Amino acid sequence: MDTESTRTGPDGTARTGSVVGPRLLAAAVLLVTLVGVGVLRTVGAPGPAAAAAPAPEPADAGPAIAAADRPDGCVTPDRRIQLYAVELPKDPITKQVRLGYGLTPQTAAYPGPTIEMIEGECLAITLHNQVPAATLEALRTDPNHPVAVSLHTHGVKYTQQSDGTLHSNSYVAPGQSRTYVWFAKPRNPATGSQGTAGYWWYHDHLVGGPHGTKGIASGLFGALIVRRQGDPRPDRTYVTAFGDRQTINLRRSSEADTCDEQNPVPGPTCLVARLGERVEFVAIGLGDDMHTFHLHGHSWADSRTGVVDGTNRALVDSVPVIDNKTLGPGDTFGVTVLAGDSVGPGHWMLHCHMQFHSDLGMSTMFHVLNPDGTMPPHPAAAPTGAKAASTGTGANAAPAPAAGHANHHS
Ligand SMILES: [Cu+2]
Repeated sequence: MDTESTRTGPDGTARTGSVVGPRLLAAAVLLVTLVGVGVLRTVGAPGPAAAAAPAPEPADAGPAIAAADRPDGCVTPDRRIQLYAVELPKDPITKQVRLGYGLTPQTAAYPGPTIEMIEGECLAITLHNQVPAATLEALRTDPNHPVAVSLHTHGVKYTQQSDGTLHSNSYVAPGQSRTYVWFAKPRNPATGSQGTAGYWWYHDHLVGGPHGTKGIASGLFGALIVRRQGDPRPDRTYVTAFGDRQTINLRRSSEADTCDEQNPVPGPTCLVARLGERVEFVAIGLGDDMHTFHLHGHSWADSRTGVVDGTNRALVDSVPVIDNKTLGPGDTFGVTVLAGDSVGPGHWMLHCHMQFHSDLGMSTMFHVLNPDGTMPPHPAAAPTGAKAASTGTGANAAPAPAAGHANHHS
């Protein structure tokens, strides 16, 4: 378990490492988690230099928020963050437009930054639309639809002013800004409130049409994690958004895993951890298809956090342990595993188990490093039937007419 109070990711953005006490809770929630941040230092290869983290704004910064714009229970925002919507380089394969949210314009990405809240917290997010108007116009399906982006979230509480929808006029034109207020309503058994702790996502609801279909498909989405005080904290968090065209985070397998074997830098296309680290995955269902989240060599409790701690034997025994979970459009859940637990370091497949999806590229790798941070080698290749046939020394050396790929090199 990480004992640092904060860490600095490759882009210089600090994240919380652990909740170390109630007095530090306020400080802890001032930070935002980025996808898989944290530098995995390999032997002899230091991680990327940490840039200075942007200073969080004091809670009283920024304009006051009108009472009508705040959900019940949110008196004053406990924290304010800036979020930028920008246009990114086109997808190198499909040439599709790519948009992203970022805590700075320079760090915008898809998925956007993982935003972490603690139950009871009220968060003000000011969205700055820096996407060129011409790009948004080209994505419209209706010439009367506004040229705008928005921020809509799941799970937490917000008023109509923060819905991020067309009919509520809660969207942002190019060059403009708007502040959205989210409240992570806490659980309160006395009143029957279930609270809002869980794994959620946020996304655009305006680009292209009134459901933000083009915005989501272009990359305007990210994870929101609401924790309950006392929840086990992960060492690393990764977002895996399963989308259309059999993509994970809008990329197919060859682009979905760009881990450098010598110096893996954690990120949306490099799912990596050291042996024994507690790793949290947020699964998001994008688009129109059903998927499943399947991870080789690892399993988790099918509970709110993916972990069942404590000694409540009846509870522990009643929660199923699974390694594959169905993900429909708009669904989100969290999975927490101990990297390489009982199985060791290695390259573990993470893929959709709808077979035609995985065959078409909906697959990536979870790399579990050796304890010293080095990447384990891939096991030696076993001789294949094709190679054995191609040696030409055996009784079966002459390929049969229907021998498939054994013939292709001739
Ligand atoms: Cu799938």
